[in-house]
Amino acid sequence: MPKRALITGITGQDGSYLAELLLSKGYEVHGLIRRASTFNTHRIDHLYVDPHDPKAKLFLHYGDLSDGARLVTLMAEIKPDEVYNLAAQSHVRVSFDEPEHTADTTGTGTIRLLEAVRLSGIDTKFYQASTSELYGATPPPQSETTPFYPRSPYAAAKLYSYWITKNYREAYNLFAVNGILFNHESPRRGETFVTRKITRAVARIKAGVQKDLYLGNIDSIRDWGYAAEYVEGMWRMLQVDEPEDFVLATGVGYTIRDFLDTSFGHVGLDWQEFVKFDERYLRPTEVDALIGDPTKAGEKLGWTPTIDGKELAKLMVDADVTALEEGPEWIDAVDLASWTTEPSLALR
Ligand code: NDP
Ligand code: GDR
Repeated sequence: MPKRALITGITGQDGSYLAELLLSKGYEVHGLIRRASTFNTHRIDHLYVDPHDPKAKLFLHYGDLSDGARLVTLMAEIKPDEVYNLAAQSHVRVSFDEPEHTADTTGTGTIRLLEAVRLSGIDTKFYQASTSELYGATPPPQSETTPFYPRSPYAAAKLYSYWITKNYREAYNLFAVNGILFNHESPRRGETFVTRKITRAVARIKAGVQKDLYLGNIDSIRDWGYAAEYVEGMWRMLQVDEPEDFVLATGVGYTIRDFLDTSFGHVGLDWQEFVKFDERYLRPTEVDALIGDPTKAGEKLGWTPTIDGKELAKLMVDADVTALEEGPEWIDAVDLASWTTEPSLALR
């Protein structure tokens, strides 16, 4: 029998890479999708096979983390061996605009899913998408033992999810783990996160279809890795004997200015000619510096990232330049499964 996985957030950046990875490992993959008036499955359409086809391995189910009864029903129906909780209102700036919705999805949604797992009585391993935003104001380097100090409604909601996952592990002996992932990006990153906003603008400015790029605070430091490598780390966390929490990071930090330098420089442009300031993109409380220490994941999972922030910037610019020529669906359709080990080669 193939292993069966349920992924919440399968339509997001990480969900699409994880679905590719698990399908390539022979899993039957089930994904939770939200009903929307427009199609929201573009990142996984290339993986979809009509469920009437006996070769179908990917199955999508309507549901929402705000609907606990639906999660209970789905868990009983699917009986997954592994559950990956990637769904969230994941934008930090937006969480200041929609704090209650963020708490409901990014915080309470996790307990609804954990309860569905517990009530189902099945032997399921549970992965929670925790985040470096938990460290917030605590200075780098940050590891599994660094104290948390959340600085946004998003981070506060994720703090609840972190602790409730740990509590279900201790209270009910559930195999439940937190992956504390530092920023990870890719050509499939949502267009309003700063890296993708920049690389998409570089391609458009170079092509003459955009003039300016408006940004907020460009002095903050982030530890950017490549999403396709990080989903491999998520999977490995569920394959070890004992449930433990792990940091995934590159260990190298860059400022947004550095990312601008590399991205614009990659196509022969000077960012200072195009970037303008807009206070709308500032956060009421900023997280100044995140640089992770991935030693534990290296030692216990054998997980080592190969792409740092500067490599990533070039890879994403290349992808956005190609997508502008080929159409945006190129990014979703290109087979990224083989990028896990040598991702940058696939784009050259
Ligand atoms: P995205 O924003 O790309 O994807 C979020 C996913 O969650 C989408 O599939 C979205 O569905 C789904 N979703 C949102 N709200 C609900 C809801 N109420 N019910 C069901 N599904 C919902 O995020 P990423 O892929 O970048 O990140 C994956 C997870 O990892 C998130 O939890 C994020 O907070 C966390 N994380 C991300 C990091 C990163 O650097 N990318 C770092 C650390 C943690 P739809 O497509 O319909 O909007
Ligand atoms: P982050 O990512 O908040 O780290 O959360 P984001 O790319 O949104 O911001 C990174 C830094 O860039 C600064 N910034 C801007 N950010 C955005 N989005 N837009 C701008 O115009 C802009 N200008 C400057 C921000 O102030 C910030 O300092 C991401 C998300 O994926 C979370 O879900 C995840 O948990 C963390 O990474 C780890």
